Amino acid sequence: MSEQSNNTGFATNAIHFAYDAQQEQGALNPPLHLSSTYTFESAEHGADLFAGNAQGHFYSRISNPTLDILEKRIACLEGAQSGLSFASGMGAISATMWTLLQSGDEVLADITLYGCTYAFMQHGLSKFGVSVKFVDMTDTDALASAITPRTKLVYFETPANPNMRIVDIQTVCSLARDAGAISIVDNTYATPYLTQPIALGADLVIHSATKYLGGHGDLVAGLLVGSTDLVNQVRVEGLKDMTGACMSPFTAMLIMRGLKTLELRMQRHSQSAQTVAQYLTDHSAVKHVYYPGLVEHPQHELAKKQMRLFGGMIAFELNGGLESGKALMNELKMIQRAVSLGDAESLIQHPASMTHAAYTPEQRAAHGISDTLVRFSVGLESVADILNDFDQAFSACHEPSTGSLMAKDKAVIRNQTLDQLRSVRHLTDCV
Ligand code: 4LM
Repeated sequence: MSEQSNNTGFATNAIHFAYDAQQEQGALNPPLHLSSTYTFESAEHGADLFAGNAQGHFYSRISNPTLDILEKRIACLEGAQSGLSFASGMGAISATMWTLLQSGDEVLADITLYGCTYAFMQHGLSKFGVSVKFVDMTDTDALASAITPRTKLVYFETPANPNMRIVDIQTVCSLARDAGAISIVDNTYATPYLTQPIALGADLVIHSATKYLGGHGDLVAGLLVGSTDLVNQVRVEGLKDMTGACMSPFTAMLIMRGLKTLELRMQRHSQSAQTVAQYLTDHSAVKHVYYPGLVEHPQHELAKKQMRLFGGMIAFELNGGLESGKALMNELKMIQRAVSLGDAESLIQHPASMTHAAYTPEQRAAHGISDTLVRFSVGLESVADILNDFDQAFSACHEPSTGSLMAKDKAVIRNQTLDQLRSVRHLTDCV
């Protein structure tokens, strides 16, 4: 499909955009261009490429024909002008920040960020004379009064990792714009299928493509989208000269394969997560469940406004606190204990001692990250098997079962009792 025809649906663009098989000898999938360097027609042509007076590839740290397709495709899915690929999500974050900031600038960041993003902001940027203020961006009045003329960037995740706080993209980006600051949204948890921050006013959107975009736990990668001006600036400064954190064409091929099923996977992740969140909510051993699809979530209405579905990530706390959380994790059989998220396999981890260990206990308390929180990335397995695994783990921890599976969200599990679900396998596959 040519680049002009992007008034087609999300899934169609995720599969076809920016690639024409007829230009590549009919090859259904884009070829892998493994060349590190590119030849010039003449000495003058090479000089023109380097000077930016001619278009074309000259070295794969800066651009590559395979990466080019992925970059155009993610830009299309996010509704942005341009895209750029990186060796990791942290590569995307650091290259972008180093390009846009200089000594004396100030960054306003939300209080809840992925642990390494927080470490980069808190410890990394200060080494270069950039100050970072952490503000609760769910409180837009607090944000409005924190913005100063020195504020260069406003940065947040929504849903936030790990506690599922939802930030109002439209309001926060408009406050940033009015103050002359650039807004950056980390859209890793939502993916462009659920939320498109550019349409809501964001200047730049960042992804850890390691997660849902790749979708199979077999790569590490980052992506950035935004205006052609900003993205090009990051390409020629942050990527080319400062970090060199470029993506491999093999990785781009795997992400493009993942994107083909992104819509289907996000639908299934979201559907199963709603069922699991309801199951956990009704379990007597569970103290609190954080999932934006639950009406009890404090920002459920906002989530409904800016998310197509509520995604595959859940956080919860048990009545017995941290020790109960660890005991539960250790009893799970199918669900895997691992960091990362967005894979086919259900993954469970403890943020305070794992992904968010870069925060001190005091910082976690101040940033709304409870030490008793358990994070669950709902996989693509049959949902009844996910519930069964929790059931047997709770029983092994001597937590009484509430028999709650039967009474859970009837709309979601279609009035099936767990026994019925167990006996009608093909039905569980579409729950
Ligand atoms: C994790 N996360 O949470 P790379 N932005 C967000 C993230 O969750 C992550 C990154 C950026 C986890 C990794 C172990 C919202 C990562 C950084 O890991 O550098 O691709 O992305 O489990």
